[in-house]
Amino acid sequence: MIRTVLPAYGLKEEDTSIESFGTGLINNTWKVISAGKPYILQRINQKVFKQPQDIAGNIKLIAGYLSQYHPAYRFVAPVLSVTGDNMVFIKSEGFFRLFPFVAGSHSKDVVETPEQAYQAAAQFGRFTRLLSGIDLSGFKITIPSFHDLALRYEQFLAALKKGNAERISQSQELIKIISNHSGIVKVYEQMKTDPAFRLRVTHHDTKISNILFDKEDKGLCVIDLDTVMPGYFISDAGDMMRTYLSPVSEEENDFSKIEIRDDYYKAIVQGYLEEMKDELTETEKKHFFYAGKFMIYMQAVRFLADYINNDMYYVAKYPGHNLIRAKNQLTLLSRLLDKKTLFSRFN
Ligand code: GN1
Ligand code: MG
Repeated sequence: MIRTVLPAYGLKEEDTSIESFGTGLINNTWKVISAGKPYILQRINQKVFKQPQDIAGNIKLIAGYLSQYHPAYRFVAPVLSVTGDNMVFIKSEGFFRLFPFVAGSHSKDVVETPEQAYQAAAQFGRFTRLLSGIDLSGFKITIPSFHDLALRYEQFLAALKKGNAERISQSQELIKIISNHSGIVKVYEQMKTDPAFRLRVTHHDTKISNILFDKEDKGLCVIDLDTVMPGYFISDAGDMMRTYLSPVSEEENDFSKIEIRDDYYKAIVQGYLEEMKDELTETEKKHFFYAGKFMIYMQAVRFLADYINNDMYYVAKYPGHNLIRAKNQLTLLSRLLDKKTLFSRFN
């Protein structure tokens, strides 16, 4: 029972309501109201995050650095348990965290205007910029090789050798498209050896629901710090493109609705560079468009590999769900590629 977590935070059973919240694919999230105060409770998926304590350690590091060097930044630190820990373990339930609900803030599941995309991009850029002086060696890698496209591609090739034969034969068309675009992996491999690409503290999950907005719809701060660790800017810029450019998400199975909206691209570039223009090298700036290709392609590779591996990672709500998600992402990729010339004018 999820309620067994309450005493660890000193919350009274009889005065607390808990209901399911949000749409993430990995962790479970609940909205908790206790003694009239709202919170967000999360259970860490331990299949994905093998060492949940590492997340707690990274968050502590960031909280310490920000409070020292950027005390005005609104950082949503977890509520401490009665024993003073920022994460608790409950036997046969797992690891939990509790966050305060920031008063007057709201989050969004879907980006509705270019202005919101701009606000979000500025917030993710700001987060990385404010942490530019932090010592990266103190960070734990919460998911090893999370955005290592070379490894993701290898895992995909391994799935083609050992995966479900029937699913492989159904996926032939997509397998071909993925292999035709493997140049995207090559660029990434070169990038890893090029000192012009720097490691910084990046978020690695820049969907709009990971931004808190105020009442005027101005961005307040970033949330969901599970995958915050050293990474390349293309992860954050690219995942914004992946999730903000099209009016429909990776869940859409009517691919005619997948579209790249020019004004949203412009908004992402402007918001992110407003914060990061002096941080990024010229070479990195030239790879802004590549960021979108990189993240969309990697997500397609991950969805298809998972489909072939019998949906071990991403929950499939209907048969073929991960195949549809992969097809969706490859459609998005091809629509983005059509914009190469136009978008090269924006940054
Ligand atoms: C997962 O759980 P959620 O939705 O925050 C995944 C991301 C993917 C995303 C696709 C730890 O994120 O990398 O982009 O699904 N997170 C992890 O919807 O694998
Ligand atoms: Mg997440």
